[in-house]
Amino acid sequence: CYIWLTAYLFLSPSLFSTVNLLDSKASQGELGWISSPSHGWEEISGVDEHYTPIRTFQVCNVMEYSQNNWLRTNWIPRNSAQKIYVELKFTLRDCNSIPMVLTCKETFNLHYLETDEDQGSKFREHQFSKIDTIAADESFTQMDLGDRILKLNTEVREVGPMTKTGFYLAFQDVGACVALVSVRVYFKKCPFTVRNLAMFPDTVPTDSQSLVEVRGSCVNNSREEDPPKMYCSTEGEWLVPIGKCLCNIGYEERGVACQACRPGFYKASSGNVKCSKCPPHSYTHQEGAVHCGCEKNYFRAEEDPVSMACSRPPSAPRNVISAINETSVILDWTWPADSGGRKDVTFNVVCKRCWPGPRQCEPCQGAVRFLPRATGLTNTTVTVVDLLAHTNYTFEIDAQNGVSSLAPTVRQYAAVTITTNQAAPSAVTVIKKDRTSRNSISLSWMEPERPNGIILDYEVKYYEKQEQETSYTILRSKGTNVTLNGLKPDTNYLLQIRARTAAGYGGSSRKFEFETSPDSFSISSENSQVVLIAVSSAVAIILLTVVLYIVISRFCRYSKSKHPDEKRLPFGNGHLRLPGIKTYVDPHTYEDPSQAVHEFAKELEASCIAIDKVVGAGEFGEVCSGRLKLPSKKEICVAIKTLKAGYTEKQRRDFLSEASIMGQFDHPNIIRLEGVVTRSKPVMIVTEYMENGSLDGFLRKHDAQFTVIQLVGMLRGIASGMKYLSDMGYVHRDLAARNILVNSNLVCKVSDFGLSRVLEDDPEAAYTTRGGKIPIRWTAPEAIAYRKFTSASDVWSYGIVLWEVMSYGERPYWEMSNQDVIKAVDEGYRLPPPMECPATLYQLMLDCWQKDRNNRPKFEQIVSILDKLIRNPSSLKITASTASRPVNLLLDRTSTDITSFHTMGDWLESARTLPCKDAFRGVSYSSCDTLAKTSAEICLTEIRPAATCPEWEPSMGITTL
Ligand code: ACK
Repeated sequence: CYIWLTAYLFLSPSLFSTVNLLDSKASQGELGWISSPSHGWEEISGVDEHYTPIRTFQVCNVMEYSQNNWLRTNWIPRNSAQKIYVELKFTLRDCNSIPMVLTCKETFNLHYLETDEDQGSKFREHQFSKIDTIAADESFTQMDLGDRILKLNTEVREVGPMTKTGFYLAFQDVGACVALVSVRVYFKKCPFTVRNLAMFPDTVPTDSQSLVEVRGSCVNNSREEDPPKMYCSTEGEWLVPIGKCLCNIGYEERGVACQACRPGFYKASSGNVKCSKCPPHSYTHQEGAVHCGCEKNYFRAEEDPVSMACSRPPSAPRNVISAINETSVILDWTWPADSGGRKDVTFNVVCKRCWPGPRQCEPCQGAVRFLPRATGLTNTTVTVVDLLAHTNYTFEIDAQNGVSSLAPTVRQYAAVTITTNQAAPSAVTVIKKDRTSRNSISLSWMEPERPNGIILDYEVKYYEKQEQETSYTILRSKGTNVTLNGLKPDTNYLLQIRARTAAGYGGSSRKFEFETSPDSFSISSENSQVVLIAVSSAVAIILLTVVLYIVISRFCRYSKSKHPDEKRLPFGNGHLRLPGIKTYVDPHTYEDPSQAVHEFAKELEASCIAIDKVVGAGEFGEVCSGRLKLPSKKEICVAIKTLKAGYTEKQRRDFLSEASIMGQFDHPNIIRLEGVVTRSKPVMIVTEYMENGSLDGFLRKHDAQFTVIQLVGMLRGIASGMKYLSDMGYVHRDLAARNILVNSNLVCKVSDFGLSRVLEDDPEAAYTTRGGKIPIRWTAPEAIAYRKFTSASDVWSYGIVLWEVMSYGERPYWEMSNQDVIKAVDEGYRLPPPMECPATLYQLMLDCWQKDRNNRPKFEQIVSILDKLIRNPSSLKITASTASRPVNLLLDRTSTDITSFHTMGDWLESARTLPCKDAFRGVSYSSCDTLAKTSAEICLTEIRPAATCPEWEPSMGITTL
């Protein structure tokens, strides 16, 4: 009892969301209610079970005939309530325990009267309306009195909608022995709350079924990210929080408020992240900092993020080494000892030309080149070329980083001084071919750009290109031209030239290619003819192959379309079909759709059909009920869908496509096609007649009138029909209770097939941002987002149908807008369990609504689960009660576990202890599947109780299935 009480205190939201309008126990003095006649109800002082003084009323005129004693409360102002609750605590004497009574009742009546003002002591009983007769669950006897046992009854009744300013309650006794211990009158409200940093005010629900939409306002120091919204239910519970507020910069979420960052912490972005500690070498002494300032001598570059430590310029590079090569030098150094706390260190090299003696330097002239460059070096090396020979240079290398420009300018650099050597000449760059013959070539070239001294001679090196420098010839020339003789005709040669001075050879020129003249250059006319013939034959062969390929592929396609069996798509709606399993054929794959109709639907004579009355309206015309009498067959009741006059060819095609689809199915839970009338007008589709019409309307009409087993039986039928469709490779796309038909035996059948009209026709279908039309509330998120319709998305819709059935045709997500539904589902919220819904069924719904479609159950598994539930009805007794679920009724799947069965194994374990245990004893899980399936098939598809199933009793309504 203690545990129960504790759980109730923590979990029940309604405990904190009721407002008392009257509480008789709270009154210290006389209540002063009116008693009529005055010797009827009597006000008495007493104590409650905790010995707290209370005022009670009692009456016990059981020794007299014809009692009619009224007790009227004082006037109770209604406040803003529309629906009020009356909680009565009372004791009642067992009539059998009173000896020699003349008149004794064990009930009394509760009445009310609405008025706009207090009528004082004026009391007329005929003005009152009866709320209910109140009976005791427990009555006490003389013996209980002796034992001092108080058998207190508690009853609660709802009254509403209330419209006037206030009301009276009245208690009518007609001869009972009753004591009214307490009367509490209250209404429910959604209490002030803060959710997602938005404040929602106290809200009184309306009396009607619809929810009250309430906009939240952001708490101090926060801003709207997405408009915050919640819905207040009639039960005073907040539902579906959507949208949120985010703490401003400098503020973080603490509890349900946005509070300033403490000194030493900062927050630079709005959002619900915590304030961060100031990064190294930075600080803040104020609260609510959006960034931290840098310590002395530390800086932050403009592009540095505020989360980065403050840094300082690097120290100088170290250990500079030079390697001189004639008039070039390679400088190398090591990284600075302190990079200043940054990685973006670069180096700049300054070149100075110096003279001996007192140090005189000036910046190097423009001719000096740095490889790769002089500034912004990221590596610790640079090559300096084109220096003057026999000259002194000083190179200063300084290190910089991203904050060097912010720091006071104290240059940190390392220097090195060098003297260059004599330089060799630079390379020959311009070579010109003067003359070529079969065996020789004459060349000339220009002197190198920088000879660096007197050119003694040129070295000319050449070789046959194909010999790859394995053998070459070298010639020396004093001048800038040469003729190479003794070459092979029609041959390619490569050649390089370099100059020589007293300092040695200069760099080689790049490789220069030339070709000697051939012996002759003509193709004989005989050869050219052979070439011509070869080319034309090749072209002819290619052309012939192409033509043959086109002809053969056309022929194959044509012959395929000639054989009906071959017309089936190898993949039905994206599913790999197994050979031997009948697959659904998309009528669109027929060039002529009327051919599809006649292949799958029987043509009926209009004279065989008698129309009785119109039962509804479809997209294409009226839906009628009637009779079909085929020669030598019994007359049967049928539904007739007609195509209205003035239809277009496309409408006729779409209308008949439903028959082409339906005609392919043959299953007890799929609406059966009797035939079509296409040869006379009106064009008709004739199906079996379903006496109870659409499931949604049927359930609404019979609210709370079925046993859970009956509902599960209906759901099992729908799942079985859907399993058949998914096995056929057909994706329904519009599975909803409105598209399920119910016959007189409560057998449910899937209906509403079609192609384009599947969604065009459905009034629930709405246009999505991608332009398609989709019944949002029933459709899986991936199908809404990117039109990924699969049997798994049908399973999602099945979960919604499951919810519709268990809530007797309630509209999924009530009056929420489609956009809000998409957003809420995307944020992980799911519909709450319908009232009195078995926990196992709610768990099944949640499984069908798994975000990842691969985690949803297959229809085959759903059928098997439902079969097991039917075989073991006691497992349906545990309800997913609203008292034990979180305040947020649209549940986040990840944070919720409402059932006691986590796995089918758990479930079967419990099944073994329940009434069906004999059937399960010694059975492994897998064979139990088979067992359940077999017996459920016997019991359900044949619609009779199974003799082998002891727990199926007619009282459970199974016979009506
Ligand atoms: O809910 P209802 O009475 O059942 O209203 C709709 C209406 O036609 C438009 O679809 C009813 N209806 C459709 N097909 C059948 C059928 N095979 N048997 C009985 N009623 C049908 C449906």
